[in-house]
Amino acid sequence: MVDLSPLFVIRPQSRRVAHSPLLRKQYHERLVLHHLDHRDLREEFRQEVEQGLSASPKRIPPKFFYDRRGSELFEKITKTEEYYPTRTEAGILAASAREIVEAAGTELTLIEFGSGSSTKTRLLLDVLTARQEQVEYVPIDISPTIVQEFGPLLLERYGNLEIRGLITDYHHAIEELNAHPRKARLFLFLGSSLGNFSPDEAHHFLSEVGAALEPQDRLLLGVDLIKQPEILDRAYNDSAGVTAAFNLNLLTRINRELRGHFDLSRFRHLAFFNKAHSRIEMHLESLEDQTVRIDEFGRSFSFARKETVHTENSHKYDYATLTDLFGGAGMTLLGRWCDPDEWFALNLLGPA
Ligand code: AVI
Repeated sequence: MVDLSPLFVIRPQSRRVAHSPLLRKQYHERLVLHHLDHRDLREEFRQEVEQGLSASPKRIPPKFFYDRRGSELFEKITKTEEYYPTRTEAGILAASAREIVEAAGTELTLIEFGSGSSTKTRLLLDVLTARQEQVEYVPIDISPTIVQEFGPLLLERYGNLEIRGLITDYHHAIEELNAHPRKARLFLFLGSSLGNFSPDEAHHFLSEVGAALEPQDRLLLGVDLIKQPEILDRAYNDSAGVTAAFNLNLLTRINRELRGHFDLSRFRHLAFFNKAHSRIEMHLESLEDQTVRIDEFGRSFSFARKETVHTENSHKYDYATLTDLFGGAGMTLLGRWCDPDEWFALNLLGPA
């Protein structure tokens, strides 16, 4: 019998996900969310927007893209013709999931940083659930919405799956998981989300995960590789304007949540490859000299024509940089799977 005792202590503020009566009857024991409430997300948004718009150059971190509308728009981006990373990574998984899972070990618990819509995770779950009597899946997300939405679909698909979501940030999730080590774990960090970290943040994150890995644990890390700048530029400037809407939605969010007065028609989406830093940069560029009031702060912010708010970096890697990054974080590369064009790489890492 496989031990399905929780990976971590259920804190008093943990609560079960509410579903329709039918789903509750069927699923409530198999889908549990642990809310590790330690921060006030609204206050964080407030503080970081005020600091970021007061700084020079202006900036707002990309983690704030993902309100409900932002998450929907991101899903749409992944389906545009130009945005290749999602479908390329899914293609690698479709071709090699079995081999990857076999290389990762036996009797695995699956732990995913950033649960997304779990589309790619399903390719791994197909293999794991066919091979193990029971599978435990631990999605980690700062928002419960995606897990609540997609969790029931996963449970319906896999009768031997248990989902124990951790609603918190990566740092606190690692702390929590560290406190309760147990059987072999396969950590997933897919979608090249590592690329949205600065090089220092990437080093810090991988070092934290590296330190948490027991000898039999593994990390499967998806990274987007350097390629022709035109391909990169196109991926972040799709012809249907979905990425532009995603970027501009940040201003809509400020208007709604912080009582801002941004006129979206006076800003434009800007995305380009910065070769020196090997990253796509996304900005919101002011089309004219203007002043925008944000009631929540009781003040206004000035924007010169062509001044930008830097909203995202998406780093693209080469193998040499990855080797240094993994080594510096105390991890060893055990396997790598790529698409035929080597646009994207899935790296299987273990502790050094
Ligand atoms: C989530 N992340 C890996 C995406 C990326 O490609 O950096 C976010 C994104 N931004 C614009 N398009 C997609």
